Amino acid sequence: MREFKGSEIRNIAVVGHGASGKTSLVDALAFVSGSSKRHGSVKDGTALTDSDPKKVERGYSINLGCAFAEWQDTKINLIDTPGYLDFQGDAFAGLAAADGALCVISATAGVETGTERMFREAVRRRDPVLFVVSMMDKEHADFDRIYQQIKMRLSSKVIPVEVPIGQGADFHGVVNLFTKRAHQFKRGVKTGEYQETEIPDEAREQFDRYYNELIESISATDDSLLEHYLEGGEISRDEAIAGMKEAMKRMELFPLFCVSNDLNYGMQAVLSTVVELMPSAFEMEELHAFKGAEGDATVEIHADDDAQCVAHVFKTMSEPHVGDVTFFRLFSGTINNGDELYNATRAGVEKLNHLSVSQGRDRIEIPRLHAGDIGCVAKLRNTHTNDTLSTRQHPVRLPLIQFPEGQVSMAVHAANRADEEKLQAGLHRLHDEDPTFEVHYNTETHETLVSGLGERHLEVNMAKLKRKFGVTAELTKPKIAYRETLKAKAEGQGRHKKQSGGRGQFGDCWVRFAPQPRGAGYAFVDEIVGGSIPRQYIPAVDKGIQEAAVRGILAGYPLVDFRVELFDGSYHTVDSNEMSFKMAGILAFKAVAAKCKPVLLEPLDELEITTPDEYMGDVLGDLSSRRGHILGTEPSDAGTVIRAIVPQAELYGYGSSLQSMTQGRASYHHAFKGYEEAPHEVAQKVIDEHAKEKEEELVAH
Ligand SMILES: Nc1nc2c(ncn2[C@@H]2O[C@H](COP(=O)(O)OP(=O)(O)OP(=O)(O)O)[C@@H](O)[C@H]2O)c(=O)[nH]1
Ligand SMILES: [Mg+2]
Repeated sequence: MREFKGSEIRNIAVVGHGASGKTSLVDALAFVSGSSKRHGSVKDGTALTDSDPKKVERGYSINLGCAFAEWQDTKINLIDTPGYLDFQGDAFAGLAAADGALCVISATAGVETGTERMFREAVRRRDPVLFVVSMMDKEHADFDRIYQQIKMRLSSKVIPVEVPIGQGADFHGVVNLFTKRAHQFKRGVKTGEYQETEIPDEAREQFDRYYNELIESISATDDSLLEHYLEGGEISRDEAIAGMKEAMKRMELFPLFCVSNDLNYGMQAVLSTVVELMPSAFEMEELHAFKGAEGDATVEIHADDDAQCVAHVFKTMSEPHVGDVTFFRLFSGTINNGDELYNATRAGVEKLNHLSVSQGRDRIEIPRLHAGDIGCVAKLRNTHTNDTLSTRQHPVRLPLIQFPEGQVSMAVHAANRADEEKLQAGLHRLHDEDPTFEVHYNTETHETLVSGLGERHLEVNMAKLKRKFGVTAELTKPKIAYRETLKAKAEGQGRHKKQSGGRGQFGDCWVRFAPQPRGAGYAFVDEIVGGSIPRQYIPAVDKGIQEAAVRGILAGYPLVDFRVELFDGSYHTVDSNEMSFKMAGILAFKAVAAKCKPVLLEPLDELEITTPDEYMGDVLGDLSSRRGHILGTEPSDAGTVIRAIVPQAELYGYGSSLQSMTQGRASYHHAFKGYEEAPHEVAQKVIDEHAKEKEEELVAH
């Protein structure tokens, strides 16, 4: 293939709801353009960007895939992204690498949750969006209805630039509103061949309606066009296209197309429009990259072949027989095959052997990649998703892609204890590949927790863990890090005395315990006067009490927020030692803490839930059934934001149930808030469980 400069490149992310036809569209566009030699199909696992046989079983994409279509002397890079909510991280990565988006909507299913999310994300990033209604050949396909839905649910600024000729089984062509010509496809031929004709009668009425709407919409975005139009002047195709391109950049117009991916109908118009209306890689706004390996001093990055190299890794993926493959967008500079680049994030040099572009699973080696293009290489040593590759002379880091936040969290254990180390290493590698899969260690419950965008996301990662690292892991409900505290004051004694041949042990202390405010922690006050306990043994008492406090008094959880006054004691000149006073401290804790009305504290999270208004009632009802305390609600772009405090013990499975309650349209963010006394029934259950466990342990020994 020939070399392409940034002005001849379009970087387009293909986004939308699950099963809307994104992968099929990418395959059809590449095929009709001639860049891909065969028309693949999702159903038999031959689609360009979906060749993983596992995908065929599963029925949905879990990774992004890159392909390209050469059209009108332009290389259109197409980044196919997963639509399924659980794998939306890759859709965010795809958008970050692109300058515009094709938002695919099925002609039968219409606007769905994933459509809404990805459209909003593209607009938030200020990427021009082109809507493509796919599956026009399917029974019940209805172009007008989808148009109205987009208008209602996504944006009033959507505007058809073509209308279908026939729909469903009768779909056989499209009329372009700009050229006023029809493409009538040859029935039964799957190569996308068509005959260009006048507008047929059957599409006339729809054409007239939409044509006026189109010209009015375009005029409305530009004063001089509007004046011209109001004076009754005709707006030429070139004027309309130029006006439209500017309006698209300002998010003021979103053109709408209709296609059949199965039949390859309508691809030419989409390709030509992408070339004409989408910004080239050279039109990107300059980026601000951070200089060096640390700090926040920035430097501007321009799409320029002669500038220093700056490439952003938007995806790393391991592929069978190839190993780790790194996909990157070259934002500035030129890369030659075999060049060495520098990873400032990880302070390592990487050699880019076999520099390639990807056409689905095929890699095409190229001698050189120009600023603005998307490339890939295999077998880098230590470079991961979200890293920046630059040069040793000018190391920079690009701003990180903001990935969606984890919604589901589980504890993870190696099925075989000996695999624990391999498990940890594997989990961290998976996170490097996919930043939406996160790993934490809870120091209080001693559990490793993984979080992701949904249950299926976690399951897919467990399968990868097994395949790539040979570790079988189990996901379980995370333990709750309860704590204990005291509600009353009391005093008492801890006396340790042991006489067993030889030298004995003797330690004796008197202490007062008192509650401290929440979060104040532990305090130890030495009030010994007159040497009833010698100086050197006092820290041992403190140590003993602290050690015992970690194991609690009610249910084995650490006891916190209390104050200890050591006010008296006694000792033995021969038998006393540090060990004996530590034991005395432990005994004092057990005796006194039990008298101070110990209670169980439970951890609480603060939640911020964003939900469409129609689900408000359900979401609030569910929160109250989870012992949630509502702090307030406020309107937002995507509906209503609810803030609430909910005990962690009630949050297991919350992400999944929120998704099913709201058809996947709500999302939430949670953060640890603090501890509060658990209600009596809740505490009693935890205490009983602990007692039962202890009993079982005793029996086992
Ligand atoms: N009849 C018809 N079927 C289509 C068309 N486009 C896609 N399909 C079918 O719809 C199903 C989903 O298509 P995909 O291309 O996998 O959809 P996707 O958007 O990539 O799905 P995810 O990657 O899972 O989000 C497959 O069975 C396709 O064969 C079309 O234009 N016409
Ligand atoms: Mg797909």
